[in-house]
Amino acid sequence: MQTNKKYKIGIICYPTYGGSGVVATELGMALAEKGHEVHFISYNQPFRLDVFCDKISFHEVSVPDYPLFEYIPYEHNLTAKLVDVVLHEKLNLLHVHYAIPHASAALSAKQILASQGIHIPIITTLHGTDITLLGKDKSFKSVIEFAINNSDVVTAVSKSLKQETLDSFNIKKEIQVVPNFIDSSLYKYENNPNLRRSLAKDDEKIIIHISNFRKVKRVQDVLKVFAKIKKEIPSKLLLIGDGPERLEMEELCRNLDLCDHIRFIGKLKAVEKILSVSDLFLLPSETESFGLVALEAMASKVPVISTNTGGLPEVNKDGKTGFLLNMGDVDGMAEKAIFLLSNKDKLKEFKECAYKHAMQFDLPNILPMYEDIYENLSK
Ligand code: GMT
Repeated sequence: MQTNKKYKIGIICYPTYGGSGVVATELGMALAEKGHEVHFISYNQPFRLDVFCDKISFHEVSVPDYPLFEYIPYEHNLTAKLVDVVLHEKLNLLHVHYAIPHASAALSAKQILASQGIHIPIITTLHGTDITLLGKDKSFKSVIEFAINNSDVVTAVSKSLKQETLDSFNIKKEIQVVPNFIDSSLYKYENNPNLRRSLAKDDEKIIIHISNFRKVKRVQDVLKVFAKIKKEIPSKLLLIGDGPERLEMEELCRNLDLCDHIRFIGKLKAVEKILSVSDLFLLPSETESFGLVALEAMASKVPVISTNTGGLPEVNKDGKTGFLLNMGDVDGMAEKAIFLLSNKDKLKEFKECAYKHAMQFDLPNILPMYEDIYENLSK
């Protein structure tokens, strides 16, 4: 049940190329569009925050360079910045994305503010690697557990992530599932023959992968699957993003003798345009709490071949919007890819189905879930 009440919301997120920052930024921009006042707080301007309006502000957290510090105490500067922004901008709530260090810093800020008689509710959204990777590191366990149990509301981006959080920690707080979303109005780039021609020949299919090139993404499987597809179907592979595995992947590309068929494009802000001319998306990750890029591909009518881990089955529907296979099943992924790419009618059917399913995650369906949370907290 929503009212028209407008809030002053602090959004704390990572500004870098990654799903949690993208979701936080797009959520903030959508809230501003609806008339809420949104204050982004981070160490850099969030990657996708290129729309400024009178309802959006950005507060940079800077850490002084002091010779005594061997390790930069970012969490303390973030806490102090949160206290400052809440006090001076008169925020109603803080919505933090990612447990470490954002939720724990927000809880410290909450305590400091409470000592001054100010109550600020904290909403913590768990995105995945904070639980599935960091959470497995015992040295963080008590902090993550405390942050979750003491937030006013905790959300997770998939049922799978909720379950994994409950399995990995001693959780006393209820966790609400609020799935990630896309803004369907951005996915209108159809029929862009010039762009398509600049990337592949007319008879070639375009296969695409987007990630931050971390180990968990298994980009090597993308290349190995493509090597098998290439033997059967004229095609090009586009790799979007950058990260720690890129050099190794460039080497693998040379070893597989695929350099003329693979393009490392690097980081792109707006992925919708390049997705709109693509035929198939590969996401062979070891795990994905949700797989926002898969949803972005589907919103662009691109079927997805992914692993069946984490929250991916909640996004990609096996045999309908793409295919789900076991981690490392390069042969199986290549077989399904060749099946789709060589069957015009099937490919068309999967494209339409991917788009239709993605629209269930359209912004107008998901944004009210967050607004309801804000509403209930301010009662
Ligand atoms: O995928 C990454 O490595 C980045 C990571 C992040 O924290 O930004 O993405 C996580 O959050 C996204 C947004 O909720 C999810 O769509 C991704 O599936 C999730 N990544 C993993 O679980 C590996």
